[in-house]
Amino acid sequence: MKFFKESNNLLKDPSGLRKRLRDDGYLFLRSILPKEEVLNLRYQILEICEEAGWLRQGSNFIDGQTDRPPITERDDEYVPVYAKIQALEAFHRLKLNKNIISIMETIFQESVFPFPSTIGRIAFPRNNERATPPHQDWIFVRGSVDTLSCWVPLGDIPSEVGGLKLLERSHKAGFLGPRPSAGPGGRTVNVDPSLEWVQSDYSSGDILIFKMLTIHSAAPNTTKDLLRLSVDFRYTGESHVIDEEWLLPHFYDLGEPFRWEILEKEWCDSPTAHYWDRFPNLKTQKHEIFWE
Ligand SMILES: O=C(O)CCC(=O)C(=O)O
Repeated sequence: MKFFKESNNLLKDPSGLRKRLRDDGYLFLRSILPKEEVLNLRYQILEICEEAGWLRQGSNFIDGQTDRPPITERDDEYVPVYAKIQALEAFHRLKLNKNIISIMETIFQESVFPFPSTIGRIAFPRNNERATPPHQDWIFVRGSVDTLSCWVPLGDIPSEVGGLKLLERSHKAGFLGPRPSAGPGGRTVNVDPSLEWVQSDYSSGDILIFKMLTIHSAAPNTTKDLLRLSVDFRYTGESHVIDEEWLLPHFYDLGEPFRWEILEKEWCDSPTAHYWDRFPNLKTQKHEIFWE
């Protein structure tokens, strides 16, 4: 396995950091988020998984052990559990962390807007044929092609638990027409099998930033019983345009309870609720599906 280049040494070299992202299509950064905050969110999500009966009885629930047949994003059983996760204030707060924002501001060289729509992933073991397939984010995110994705492991993710892998410099191939596929997102792109994927063992607090056209995919979870938990965020510079769909909660297409007024009910007085109202200059474009 080829490992990610770590870019922490460029954090004090803004032009070097931007060049690395331009050249390689990603930045892998260690220990950016406070571990306690990441682990606290993992704890809250696993509490919900335990209530749903997804965890092995008698196991230490923070380990995320499951003996259930795999459940995939959007399965009937997934949706009510995911609605509870989407209703956690901590789930939406993490993307507002000042360390990530400051890195994004260094990259964009202006104030940045964290997208309200936040995606959580619970990837089951023994489900690799329905794991996230190789894809570029732009068909899903649209708006400015300079928008960035930021993938965050919730807990340590050794390579056997999967995590995210990507193809270095693949953004240079431009936009690739996708085709239908199993797994989250439901779209994939053809990948030359001789290309070498890069990956890492992830620790709580690490982040992986990548460009809209960088090809990435779930790495296989080869354990027999460990859930992989992660979140993915999107950011863009304030002068860039965002597709208005990303102002809505993830899974809004399923209707209630994926509505902000429902999800934010318990924490509507916190600064996390509707923080985007504090961005008066936001540039949005109408949601348009341009690729079926
Ligand atoms: O975590 C996953 O399985 C998929 C994440 C992803 O594709 C993304 O962050 O764009």
